[in-house]
Amino acid sequence: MEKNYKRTLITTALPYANGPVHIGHLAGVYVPADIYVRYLRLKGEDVLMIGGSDEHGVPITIKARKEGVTPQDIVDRYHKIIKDSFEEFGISFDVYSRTTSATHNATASEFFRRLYDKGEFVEKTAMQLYDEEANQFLADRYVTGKCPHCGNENAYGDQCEVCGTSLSPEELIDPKSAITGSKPVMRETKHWYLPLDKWEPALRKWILEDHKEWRPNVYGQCKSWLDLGLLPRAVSRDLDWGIPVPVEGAEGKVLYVWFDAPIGYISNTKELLPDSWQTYWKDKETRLIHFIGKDNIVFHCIVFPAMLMAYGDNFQLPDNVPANEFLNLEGDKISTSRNWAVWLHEYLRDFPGKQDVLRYVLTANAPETKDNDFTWRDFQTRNNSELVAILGNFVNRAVVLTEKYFGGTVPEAGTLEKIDQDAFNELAEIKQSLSDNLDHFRFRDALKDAMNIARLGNKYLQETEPWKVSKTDMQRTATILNVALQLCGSIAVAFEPFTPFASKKLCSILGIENLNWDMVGDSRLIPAGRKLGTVELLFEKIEDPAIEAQIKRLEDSKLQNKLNNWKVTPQAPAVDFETFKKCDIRVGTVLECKKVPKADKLLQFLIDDGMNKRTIVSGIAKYYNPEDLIGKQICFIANFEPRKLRGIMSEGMILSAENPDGSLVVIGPTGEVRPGAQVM
Ligand code: B3M
Ligand code: ZN
Repeated sequence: MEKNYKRTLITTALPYANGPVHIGHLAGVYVPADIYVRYLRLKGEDVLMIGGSDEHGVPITIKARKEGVTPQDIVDRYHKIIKDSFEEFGISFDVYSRTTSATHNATASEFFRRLYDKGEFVEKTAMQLYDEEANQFLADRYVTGKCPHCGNENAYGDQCEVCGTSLSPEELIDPKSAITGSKPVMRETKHWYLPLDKWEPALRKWILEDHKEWRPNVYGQCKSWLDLGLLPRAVSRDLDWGIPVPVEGAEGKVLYVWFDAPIGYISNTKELLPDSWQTYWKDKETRLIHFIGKDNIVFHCIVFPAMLMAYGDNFQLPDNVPANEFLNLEGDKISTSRNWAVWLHEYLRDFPGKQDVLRYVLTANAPETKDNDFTWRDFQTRNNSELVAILGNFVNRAVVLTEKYFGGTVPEAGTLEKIDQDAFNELAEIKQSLSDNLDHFRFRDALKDAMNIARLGNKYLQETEPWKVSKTDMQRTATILNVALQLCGSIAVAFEPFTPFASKKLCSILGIENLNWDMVGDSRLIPAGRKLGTVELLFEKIEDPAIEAQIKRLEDSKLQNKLNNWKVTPQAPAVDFETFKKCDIRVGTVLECKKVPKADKLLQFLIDDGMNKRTIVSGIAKYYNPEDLIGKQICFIANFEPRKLRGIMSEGMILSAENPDGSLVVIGPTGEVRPGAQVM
């Protein structure tokens, strides 16, 4: 059901301030939200974009403990890094605040207190995991253990990241404290629960009947939650970091981070508009839209709406929740702990001034309907063969030709021919599709539409050939370039939501000010006689070395992870001496060693084995220069069944040990031994 509205309140998930933000955040939430907000602003609509850092919760206290600093130190550090990254990428928040603000503290406390006073909570005493060494209850991520659903050994107390199931700490098999590593005990504690079951019928109607237009992934997830049946959810925790539970007898208890965080949207609106914030939350003609990633769907579609209904007082429920799926990186899940990510602050260091390129690639590849993959090669290709070769090329040709034939002044258009009219008609069609896609949160398709304007421009120049026409007919040349410049004008405005920095450059070349959406498709946007600004390239080619450096960095972090996680293989079952002796291990001296042609892994050895000499082929070519091994003594299994490798009969197996990085080291005696001597 699409509603008539007067204003729109856009919220973006509040990132945890326990680390910097990466491309997954940008692609999943902030770029799409920013595109949408910029589009509404161009249409002259009343819209606010609300953001901020989520500064409570266990991930933050765990990080602080690890570093030996306070949680406040952690959130101060990352709030700044995150806020700066967003600013540099042009994410145009009207407010970006934090959940440690005084306004938020007061707002969240009042919210809880009102629900408490209205009798909306159920108070329950239950047994929970307690760490006796650290003297504290183990909430959420303070516990790890085996997932009861998929067997993952490292599931968290609130969620298993392997199978995605949300968990409670008590469900974990063999739970372990993340603080001390000790085995927790059960202790009694009191908490407040929000009875979601009470709101289930209302939620069912509101989502399943009234919001069939939501994205299938969002609707589907809500439906399966609702079909499983909702249970009361604890909204308090035994922790010392967070907003204190504002009632008597709640010492040492704070609001659960997922209770206070969404209220952050309200607090931050209040901070921005202390006097009129209520209009954006409680007026029926306000549309509330949450931009989030798929792991936050249940909180935004079920828990927060239940909180708002319980609060009452006309709080409006979200009108849409265009959640994205996940973005992977080079085929692997993005992960902070494995440093498998492209961090925004590092991207800016490595590609200064190229914010638009990343915004473009992340939108072209947005995980709107399914998980998607970011690869550096695709990034390079999209830059070089789309932004540079299609968009930049068209704009550059139009502007440079105007410079060449008309001294940089926009020429007057004469009578439009069919081909000119066709171009404007096609532009109108593109605009319609572009607007429709933007209206329905289909940003990938919208970007394709915008790009089609540049494609149209290139085709138009290719067909009208002003560089040829100029030899005989300057008047016609004037018309052609006028049309081309009008197309550039549409591009400048249509791309503003997607690539605001390039759009700004282009607007300054074309002299466009006070942008609005009506300018897209306008055939008289740029008046004849206007002097164009200095020609500037909008995009530049990205060369291989820059991309290779990024790929190398990722390979390094993969290796580093292997090293960090390397564990000794558990010992094999016992064998008796007779069994051991079946393996005839000998010492030999390397007489010859050379590479096996066309096999980059293999070395061919001739070994003095004290018998008749033998040939052995071994897969260690990557780790040795053949010459370096000549004269060395090695150990080999002499009675290993002979087999042919690349046409060479290999009679035995050379022993080597494997390092965590996969490299192999040949094993030999530490002193001189007679070739053929047995090893035991
Ligand atoms: N901080 C989880 C996340 O960053 C959480 C979102 C809060 S939105 C109110 O994915
Ligand atoms: Zn699992």
